[in-house]
Amino acid sequence: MIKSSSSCQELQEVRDTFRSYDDNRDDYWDIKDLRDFIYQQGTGESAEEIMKDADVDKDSQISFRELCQWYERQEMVAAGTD
Ligand SMILES: [Ca+2]
Ligand SMILES: [Ca+2]
Repeated sequence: MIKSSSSCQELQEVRDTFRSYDDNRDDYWDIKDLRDFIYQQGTGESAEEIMKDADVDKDSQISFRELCQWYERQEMVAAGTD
């Protein structure tokens, strides 16, 4: 049984996505990395808004763990609106 808090971290796909946008390979997304990701997603969302939403510890960078938590919230939203 996978705990919901760790399920995203088990996903190789999410890991690969995180790595592929992490330009300087420091295991954090800064606002520029996030902007590239959003651009590719084509959702039209603002990087600043998502940074505010996803950056739990307020260090102005998104760690893989923070991305996972944000991603899981998005999945829940998506599931609820289908
Ligand atoms: Ca980085
Ligand atoms: Ca952070």
